[in-house]
Amino acid sequence: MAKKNVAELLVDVLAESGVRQIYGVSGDSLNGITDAMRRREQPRWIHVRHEETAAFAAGAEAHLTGQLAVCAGSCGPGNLHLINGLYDCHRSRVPVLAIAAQIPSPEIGSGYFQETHPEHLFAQCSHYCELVSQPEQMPRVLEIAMQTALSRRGVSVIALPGDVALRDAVEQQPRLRFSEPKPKVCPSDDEITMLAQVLNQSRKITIFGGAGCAGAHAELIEVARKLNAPIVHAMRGKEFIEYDNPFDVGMTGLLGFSSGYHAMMNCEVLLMIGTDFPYQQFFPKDATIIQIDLRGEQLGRRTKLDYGFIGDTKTTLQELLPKLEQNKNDEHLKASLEHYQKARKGLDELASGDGNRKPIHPQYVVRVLDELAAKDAIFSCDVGTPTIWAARYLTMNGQRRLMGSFNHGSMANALPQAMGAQVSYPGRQVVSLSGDGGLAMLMGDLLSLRQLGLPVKIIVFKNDSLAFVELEMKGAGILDFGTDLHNPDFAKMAEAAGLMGLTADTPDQVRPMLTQALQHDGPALIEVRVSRQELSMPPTITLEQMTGFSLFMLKAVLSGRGDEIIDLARTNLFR
Ligand SMILES: Cc1cc2nc3c(=O)[nH]c(=O)nc-3n(C[C@H](O)[C@H](O)[C@H](O)COP(=O)(O)OP(=O)(O)OC[C@H]3O[C@@H](n4cnc5c(N)ncnc54)[C@H](O)[C@@H]3O)c2cc1C
Ligand SMILES: Cc1ncc(C[n+]2csc(CCOP(=O)(O)OP(=O)(O)O)c2C)c(N)n1
Ligand SMILES: [Mg+2]
Repeated sequence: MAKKNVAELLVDVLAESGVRQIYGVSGDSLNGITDAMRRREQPRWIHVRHEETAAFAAGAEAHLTGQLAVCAGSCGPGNLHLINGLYDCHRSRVPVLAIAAQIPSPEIGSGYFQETHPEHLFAQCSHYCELVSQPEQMPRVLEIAMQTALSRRGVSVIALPGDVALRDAVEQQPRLRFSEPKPKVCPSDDEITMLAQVLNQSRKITIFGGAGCAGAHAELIEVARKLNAPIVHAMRGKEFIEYDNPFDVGMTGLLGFSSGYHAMMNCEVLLMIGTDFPYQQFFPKDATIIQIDLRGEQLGRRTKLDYGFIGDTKTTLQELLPKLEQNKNDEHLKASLEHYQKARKGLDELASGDGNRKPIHPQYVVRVLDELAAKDAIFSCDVGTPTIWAARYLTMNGQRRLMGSFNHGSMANALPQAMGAQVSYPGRQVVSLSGDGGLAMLMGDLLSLRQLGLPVKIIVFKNDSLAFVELEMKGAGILDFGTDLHNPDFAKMAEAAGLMGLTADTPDQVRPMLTQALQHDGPALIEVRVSRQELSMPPTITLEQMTGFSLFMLKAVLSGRGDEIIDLARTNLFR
């Protein structure tokens, strides 16, 4: 049998480990790899129009499946385009391997055409980033990269010069054949006993959970029941915590609910589980704070801490449960739930549409989408106001999934993430909640939907502005500047690109058009002309408070009405 070249060996190793596709844009330094892929069914080459899309799409696949996903870019500018998407993957802790093709190896260091140094460029957004300079390094370096991405959860990069990819491989087979280890991580017996003691002594406990609670829903609810504790969630925990949860009091943070905020601020003991919620001002100052996280380096990162435990949520809570006594006092829970019901009711009332009266409230669009979407729909939302509407109006149920660029906070994430979701789950309904600014930023990949046969549904919130930034400017007492968007007719553009294109101008068009789009068996774009000023100047915040700070620095929650910011520093509990 003919000897494999390095690229063929690389593709074989990926295939044998179960990688189903590689997202990317081809280029001559990648020829070895794409040529090796051409001759096999798996992994498939998912040809996108911008490498940033490739990285976001791979990140979405990794998030949804929990498995390693792969993207690739050609040398220099090709792989440089991956970088923002890779930052997002890395900060979301999803396992992604990036193949950064490199210029011919004899030219490295000469300032050659398209020369960059991926080992330096990607160092900050990866756990592992190495140059393969000779065939003997393969497949070991590739396998270390894959293993690192999986076990540390994040990005690995291998830089592979085009000429090395085409050389004869020395090894012919993968070296690693074990399945991914799934260890249980648990605090020691003494620590579990101590944790139980602290919790058993308090009557006013709030749980604050995040994405690290995935897969531990039952245990989380049981702990809340024993402790009579309301559960607040951080944004990335929404899809894993909010559903079937009688203890749910919503999210905290600027986009959160005042009920989530107050449940945290008014507890005696705050039990943080699997969250890295970044905003310090939303943590209580006087409460005893306990944190459980899989990673020791996360402990105490965001707030002062009294007790820190290293463990995975499921195992830790399983060990803890038999040691917990039933809290007989339910005042804190009841008050928090009541507050939440009020806050929720207020939000629901706002998500209304009034016949043919313009403008359309974006809340209404998402409420109707929530009603119409499939039980196992996958949603992605752009950074900007779509993140607010998704956080507040999409209902999770344990099957639905929600993605955004929540930790990295990059615009234009929703469409590429939706593409990765649809590639990974061809049979599921995938909906992108796109800003008009966000969509335009990576709009080239609208063209990929038809080319790749991806029936993604895109809802464009057309407010003709960078509305979230406008809100921040208003909040900071600055006049709007540089936020206008002179938009095209997105629906017509979509049609020109082979998508179904629809426009909703008035509230009464929203439901029929969403229905039509969701039922369409190909890709569809619905442009919804929503009000620009849905969010406006916060009345209670003074200029002095705001100057030099973004909204995120404030101890404030956007009111449900979206027409003010509730300054929590000044308002009373349970008003
Ligand atoms: C415009 C905008 C506005 C936003 N506003 C808000 C807001 O108002 N409120 C809000 O909550 N968020 C908001 N976000 C999102 C916010 O920036 C963070 O992304 C989010 O709060 C983090 O959620 P998390 O803690 O669930 O997830 P992560 O940050 O991913 O943290 C997960 C934690 O769980 C740990 N972990 C992982 N697996 C396990 C396991 N098995 N067992 C135990 N621990 C584990 C990890 O080590 C990590 O520490 C906003 C984002 C944007 C873009
Ligand atoms: C790549 C990138 N550039 C700029 C920003 C700053 N930013 C945050 S939200 C936003 C506006 C998003 O506008 P749009 O997509 O139209 O959504 P809207 O808020 O108008 O609904 C901007 C510019 C960012 N987060 N990411
Ligand atoms: Mg906009």
